Amino acid sequence: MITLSFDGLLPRPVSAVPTPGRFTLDTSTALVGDRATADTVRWLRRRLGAATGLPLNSTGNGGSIRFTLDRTVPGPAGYRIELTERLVTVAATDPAGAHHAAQTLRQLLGPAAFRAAPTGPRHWSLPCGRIVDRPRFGWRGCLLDVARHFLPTREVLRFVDLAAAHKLNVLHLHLTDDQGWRLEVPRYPRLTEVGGWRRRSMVGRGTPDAFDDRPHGGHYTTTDLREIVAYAAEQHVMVVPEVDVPGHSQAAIAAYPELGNEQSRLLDVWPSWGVNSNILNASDHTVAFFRDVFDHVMEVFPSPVVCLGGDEVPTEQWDYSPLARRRAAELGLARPADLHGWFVRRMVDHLHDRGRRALGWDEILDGPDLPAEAVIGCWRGVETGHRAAAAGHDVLLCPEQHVYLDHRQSEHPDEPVPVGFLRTLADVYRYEPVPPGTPDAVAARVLGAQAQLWSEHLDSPRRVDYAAFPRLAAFAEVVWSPREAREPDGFERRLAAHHLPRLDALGVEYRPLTGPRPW
Ligand code: TNX
Repeated sequence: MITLSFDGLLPRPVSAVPTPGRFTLDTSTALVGDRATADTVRWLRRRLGAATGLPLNSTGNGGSIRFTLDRTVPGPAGYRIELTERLVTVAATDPAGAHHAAQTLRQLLGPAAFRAAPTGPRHWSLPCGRIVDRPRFGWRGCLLDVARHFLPTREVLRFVDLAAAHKLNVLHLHLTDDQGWRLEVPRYPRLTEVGGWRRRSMVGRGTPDAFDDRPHGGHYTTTDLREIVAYAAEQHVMVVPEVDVPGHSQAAIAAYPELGNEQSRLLDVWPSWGVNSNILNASDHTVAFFRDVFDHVMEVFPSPVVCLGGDEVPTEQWDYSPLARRRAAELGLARPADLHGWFVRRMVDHLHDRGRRALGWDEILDGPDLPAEAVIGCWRGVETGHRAAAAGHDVLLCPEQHVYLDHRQSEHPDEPVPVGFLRTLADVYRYEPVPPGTPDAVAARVLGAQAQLWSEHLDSPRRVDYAAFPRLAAFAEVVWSPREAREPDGFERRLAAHHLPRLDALGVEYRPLTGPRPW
C-alpha cells in the first residue's frame, strides 16, 4: 500500500494537520450528505464507486463520510474535513466548497481512485487528521481554444474533469476565430456549415510556409454545449463562452461575406496563424447580426460573464472602407480606427442590458467610456491590469509572460510546441498574480487568473494534454493556495511522488519531467 499523506494534496490546502490512524472504506461504508451537498455526494459516489467497486450507499453500518453545509467555515468555496477512524466529516461553506472537499478526498485515496474501474483487490483508506481549505482567488480559469483546432465534445468533458480535479472553476471556451467557427447558431447556419471547416492548416511556424492539406473542422450543436455546461456545473466549473469580435472574424466573414469590408473578395476560412486584417465591417447589419449571435450565446450559456474578445484588431481595412469612413464621420470619431471601441461598446451594452457582464481582452480598454462593469482580461502584462483597475474595472489576469501554455516548455529541440517563448513548469509555478507592493486598489479588483491554451499548434487531445500538464497543476496551486503555502523547491518532488501518478491513472499524456516525448 502506498503511504499517503496530506503532503500529496495538489493544490496545497490552507492547513492540514495529520493525526494517527486511518479511516477504512469497505462495503459497509456510508456516504451521506444534506440537501445542499447532495449533488456532490452523488458525484463522489459515482466516481469512487467506479474506481473502487464499493457501493458507498447512504446507509451502512461501517464508518461514514458525512457532508454538510456549515456557514461558519471560512469561504467562499471553503471546506473543513475532519478525519477519524470511524467518521469523516466534511463541512463546507457552500456547494462549491463541498465539491472541492470531495476532490480532496479523492486525492487522499491515492492514484487508483482516479481510474474508471477497479483494477484488482485493494484496501481503501484515508489518513486521519484535519484539513481546512479555501481558494485564494474566486476566478481560477483555463482557456481552451477550440477554434484553431476543434476538440470533440467528449474531450471537452474530459478537460472539465481535469480542471475540476485541480480545483479550477472556470472554463473559458474560445469558440470563434479566423480559422474556425465552432458554435451552432440556428439562425445563421452557414457560420458552422461554411465557417466550421477549413481546407488546410498551416503547420509549424510557417517559415517556409508548410500546410497540412487535410481539411479540419467541426462544431458544437446547442445540445453539445448544453451538455458541456451542465457537466461542468456539476463540478462547479463555470463555462464562459467567447465570440471574438470585431477582429479574429474571418471564419464568420467566409460564411457571410456581407459582414466583411471587401465584399468583392470572397474569403476562405483562414488556414494560417497570426493576426488577420479581415475584420468585421461597422454596418448596422453586422451589429444586429452579432447581437443575434450573442442572444443565442446567452440562451445556451447561463454564465454571468460572456466574452466578446476585442483583441488584436488591425484597422487598415476601415481606413480604406467608404462605409467605415462615413460611419466614423457620422459618429464624430477622429479616425476610422476608433470604430473598434464603438463596435465593442455596442456588444458590451447589449450584454449588460441583458444582465450579463462583458469580458474583453485588454485592447478594449482603449475605447472611450467603456462601462466600468466590463471585466478586462489582461494578457499583455502587468501595466494593463493597473490601467484597468484604475479605470474601475475588475481584472482577470492572463499574462502571456507567465500563463500562456501554448509556449514551449524547454529549449530541447524535440519540444513539439512551435510557439517560441520559453515557459517552463518552474516559470508557471513562480507566477505571482498579486506580488507584494501591488497597490490595494489594484489588488481589490483582481478576480483571479487564467491560463491559456491557444491551439494553433495543439491539433489533437494528446497535444493539449502535453501543453497543459503538468504546468496547469502548477497554475492551480498558484491560484488556489495561499502564497505562503507555495514552495518552489518542493513542487516537482510532490508532483512526481503524488500527482503525476494521478494523471497517469487518468490517462493524461503530460510532458514528463525528464524531457519531451520523442514525437
Ligand atoms: C495572442 S491573447 C492571441 C491569440 C493567439 C495567441 C498565441 C489574445 C487575446 N490573442 O489569438 O492564439 O496570442 O499565443
